[in-house]
Amino acid sequence: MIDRAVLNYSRPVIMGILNVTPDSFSDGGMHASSAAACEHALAMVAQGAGIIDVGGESTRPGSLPVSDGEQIDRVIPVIRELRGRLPPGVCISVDTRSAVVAEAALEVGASMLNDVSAGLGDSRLLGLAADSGAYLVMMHMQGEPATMQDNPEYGDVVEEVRAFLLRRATRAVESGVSEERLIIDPGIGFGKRREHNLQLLAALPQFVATGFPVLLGTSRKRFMGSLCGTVEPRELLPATVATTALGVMAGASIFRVHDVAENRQAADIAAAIRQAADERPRP
Ligand code: PMM
Repeated sequence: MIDRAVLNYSRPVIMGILNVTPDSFSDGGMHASSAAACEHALAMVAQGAGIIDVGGESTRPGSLPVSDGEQIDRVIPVIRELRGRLPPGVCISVDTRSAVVAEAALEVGASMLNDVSAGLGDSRLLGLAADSGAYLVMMHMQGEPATMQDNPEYGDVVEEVRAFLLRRATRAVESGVSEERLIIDPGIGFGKRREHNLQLLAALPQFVATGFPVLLGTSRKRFMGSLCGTVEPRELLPATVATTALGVMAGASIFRVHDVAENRQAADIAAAIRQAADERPRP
């Protein structure tokens, strides 16, 4: 039986990133690194995260696949400990393309599957989402992480990504996933040049108009560095915060970020401004 966290989209939801890869929390062996990861997750929740996204496989440009066994060794101890320590309303997400990893994560307390391949990486993942009742994030990616930035090409990136996500959402519903549990994500940085990412961000209302909650993942991403004159991801916090505010104004629901406090603040002020516009008396 999976944990049934329920998301409330009336306030923008911040998803805190918890990457459990060897370079993230690896100072003192497996147990120490899992404890450090939990502490970091608890801090993100205290800063206002409503979802913690636990990932054991980097999907950054140029990264190689990680075996199911290795992903399980990395993420399962962390999710198990988190479920015991996080407040019940906080949703634990597992960032994986593998149904084997996803199933193990659901067994120990995850209630969201974040699949950057939208169910194309492992044909069993949609059925698992359907049977478990978990939330399912379906993201668009052109190609594979190892080579996706080599030469991405589109005719109309907005139309192609939107049509892909609608096709995958239909497929998920045909597989038994409840529409209320689906979330779509244009996949910023996944097989896209800078202009593609900017066009997708400018067109967020078209994704929101599908009726599915939209997740936005821009945090510290490379395409912003080339505009902001830095190659250091941590220096991209102000740019990330700007995209969060604009994303809220455009109607996106979930923001996957490394820096929770700053993005929480940006999301809350943008949401208040949006609400003020709705509430203004009209003659
Ligand atoms: N980005 C990354 C990993 N997982 N999942 C979703 N749904 N959307 C994203 O944009 C996304 C993701 C890569 O970012 P990281 O290496 O900084 O975690």
